[in-house]
Order: sequence, then structure tokens, then C-alpha cells
Amino acid sequence: MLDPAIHARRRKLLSAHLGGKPVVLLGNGPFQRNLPMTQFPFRQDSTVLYLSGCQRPHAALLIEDGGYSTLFLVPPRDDDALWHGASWTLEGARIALAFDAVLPLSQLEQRCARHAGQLLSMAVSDPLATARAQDLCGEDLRFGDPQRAGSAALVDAVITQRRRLEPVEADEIRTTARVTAAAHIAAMRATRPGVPERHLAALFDGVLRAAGTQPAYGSIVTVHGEILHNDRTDDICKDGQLLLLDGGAEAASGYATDVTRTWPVSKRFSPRQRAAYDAVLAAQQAAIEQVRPGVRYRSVHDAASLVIARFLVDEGLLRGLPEDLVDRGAHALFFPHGVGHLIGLDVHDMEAFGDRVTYPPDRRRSEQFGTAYLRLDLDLEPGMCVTIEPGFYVVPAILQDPVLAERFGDALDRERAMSWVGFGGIRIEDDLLCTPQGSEILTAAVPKSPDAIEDLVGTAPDLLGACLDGVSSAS
Ligand SMILES: [Mn+2]
Repeated sequence: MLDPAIHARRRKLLSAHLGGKPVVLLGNGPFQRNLPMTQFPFRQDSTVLYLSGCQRPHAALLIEDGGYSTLFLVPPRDDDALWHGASWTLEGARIALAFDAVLPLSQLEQRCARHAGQLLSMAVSDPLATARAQDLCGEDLRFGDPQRAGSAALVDAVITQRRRLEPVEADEIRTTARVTAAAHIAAMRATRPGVPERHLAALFDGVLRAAGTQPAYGSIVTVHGEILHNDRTDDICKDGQLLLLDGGAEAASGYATDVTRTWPVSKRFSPRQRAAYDAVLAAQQAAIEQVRPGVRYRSVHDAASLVIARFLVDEGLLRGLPEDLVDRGAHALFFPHGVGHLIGLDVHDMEAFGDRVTYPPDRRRSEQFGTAYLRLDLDLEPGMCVTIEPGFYVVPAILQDPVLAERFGDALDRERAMSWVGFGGIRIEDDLLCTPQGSEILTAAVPKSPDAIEDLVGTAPDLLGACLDGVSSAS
């Protein structure tokens, strides 16, 4: 948890950015699963968390001129102590969270009435909270629609504040990255032919939870790394396959990590796997070397793309000059996504606000296949935290796409490419803090040299498999 004085300072700064205009923010409520009492794990809205540190459902903040801040909470009920343990008080919450005042949530509308017609607000993922915010600010709000994410001045001020991390925020990611490293190492060690993907997924998530963190997003644990956001874990690892694991811990304070590693199920990379792995690692290194203040993120992406394109030419998968192939976007046949994104309290930080977070007003997303998925194209500044995650994938749907086949018919050796089908995918991803001098890899503790990975794979028993001995599988 961060010092509550940090949140108080952020509220004052926000108020100053907004010239004292009043702000009301509604936090998320709990999301029910199948009954009111069975709920998904609660996650506070990231902006509410950023400004309050409050992890309670149904919180609201009113920030008035000069940053005078009132927190609204649903007071504990008489029987809460019975069902949920020791009770708490509004005054206790006020002190713990460094607010000027704490009031029952039922008084929110009454307290906001004096600012009628002036309140700024924003949408959150809870539709009931968003509806209440909409009634208070009189604007059309819809979470997930960047055009309706919130009052423009407020959204812009929040983006300005959150986009560069403070040192304490980088510390949260640095610390959480050690948990992520432990979980990746555990999954590498438990990998061997015959292990179900879901044992590795459960082990990975279990290590995160055991450390008091949780997965920052649905962990991807798959021998089909060519399916970029594969959320299934129903395959069995087989000899000769690559296992791709994209997963990271979210700190109790809400900060995310996002790390991908790829390793051979059979412990040793085959020569073809090793060549591709070395190329992706070199692409990542080339991109990492670009990260420093003033560099446009698009050129970080291009640096990685060029290394991948050279590999594709060396392997005879593409024909032509690597520079020309990158200009045309032909490398995207095998590297069809952007090289990374912002990370902070959200794993794709502030993505709910749309491209205004990650593209300057005079830049637009490319319309080229692949590069269109580049989520970020700012000039980097100290304090920005970004992922660097190039990849190489053999995606049958891309190689068989008639439009792409036509466009890149002269560049792609399709027959040769089809001989690679079944290879899967490789992605290597780290989280970098842009510093005044260059960058710091916050996730450097997660092994990625091919030798270190080969040393780890298969060196621990499948403990979950042993637990399930004699128990029939759910599928
Ligand atoms: Mn990522």
C-alpha cells in the first residue's frame, strides 16, 4: 500500500490542474457471479485507486477547490462484525486514507448539490456507479467507449498525471516483478512433455496468490503461442513444442506487471526454435536499446521489426531487403502486433480512455496490417513505463489469407512458410521504466537467456499432477 499522503497530494494536484473545478468519482461496486453473495474478486477502478488508495466497494470521492476531499462510503452494518470480522468506522477510514472528511454514501447527492452543473466525472467498469456519476455530472458516460469515458478536462488531467509514474509507483512494479519472476521460474521448472497446460497455469497463478498478489490479467499459458490472446489451457504439453507464458502479478496496491517468456517443453530448443528464439531476443534487445527520453515509440517498434525482418529473409520466409519489407509491413506476416504499451495501474495503462492516452494529437494509428495494432506512439519521457514484447508467430490464418497473399505475394515464400506451420509462437516481454539516462528493465529477474531457460525447464516435479493422481480430469 502506498502512503495515503501520496493520494492526498495527487488530489490537490488534480484540483490545481482543473482550476479548482469540482470532481466527483464513483468507484466500482462488487460484481456478482451467480448469487449476490458469490462475487468476483473486487477490483477498484484504477483512477479512484490512484486518487484515494481506497479498496472498498461503493466508494465515492468529491474533490473540491484546493483539493478539499470527501470520501463517501457505505457504513458498516450491525452484523458485519459477525460475518466479516472486526468492524471499522468512517472516522477510522478518514484517518487511514488521509481524507478531509468521510461521509455515508447516502449523502453523496446532497453534498454534490451545491456544485450542480459544474461537476466533472468519469465512467467506471461498474454500470450502476457510472449511471450515478452520469446523473451527477449531466454528461453521457459509457465505460469502454473512449468518446464517453468522462468529462474531457478531467480525463486529460488524469492522463497527464498518471502517464508518468512517480518513483514509488516504479518501486511497486519493481517489487511485484520479483513475484512474477518466481512464478515464471516455477512454471519453467514444472514443464515437461505430458504436463497439462492447466497445471502450469494453476501453478503460475498459485505462486502469485501465495505471495499476496494476483494475476494482473488472465494468464496465457499455451503451446499455441501463435494464438495471441489464447485463453484456453486444455492442451497437454508435447515433446518438441514451445510453451508460451504471458502472465504477471498485480500488487496489492494495484500496479501491474506483464511478462512473457517462451521455453521448450523438451528442455532443449531444437535448432529451428533456437534460431527463432535468438532472433526475437535480438529484436527485443534492439528495441530496448532505443528506449530513452525523446525517442518516438514507433521507432522502438521499427527497430524490433527490422531485426525480425532480417531473420525472415535469412530463413527464406521473406524475399527482399529487410528495410523495404518493414516499410511495406511484410514482417507483420510473422510479427502481427505492436512492440508494446504503457503499463501502470492497468496492464494496458488507461486503455479505457482510448488513443488520447497513447497517441499525441497529431499522430494517428497506422492503417497498415500489424502496425495498426501498435498501442502507443508517444515520444518517451522519464517515468513512463512501457512493455517491450516482440514476437515471431507462424499463424496459418495469416499465411492463408487471400488479401495478404495477394499483397505480399512477391515477398512471401508461401511454400516455405507452410513448412513452418505447427511451430507455434515466441514472444519475449519485459517492463521498462524510461529514466533520464535511458531505461531500467524492471522485470530483469525473469530468466530469458536460452541457456538459463534450458537449465530450468523440467527440474521440478509436477506437484499439481501428484495431487490429482487418480482423480479424473474435469474435461
Ligand atoms: Mn503486454
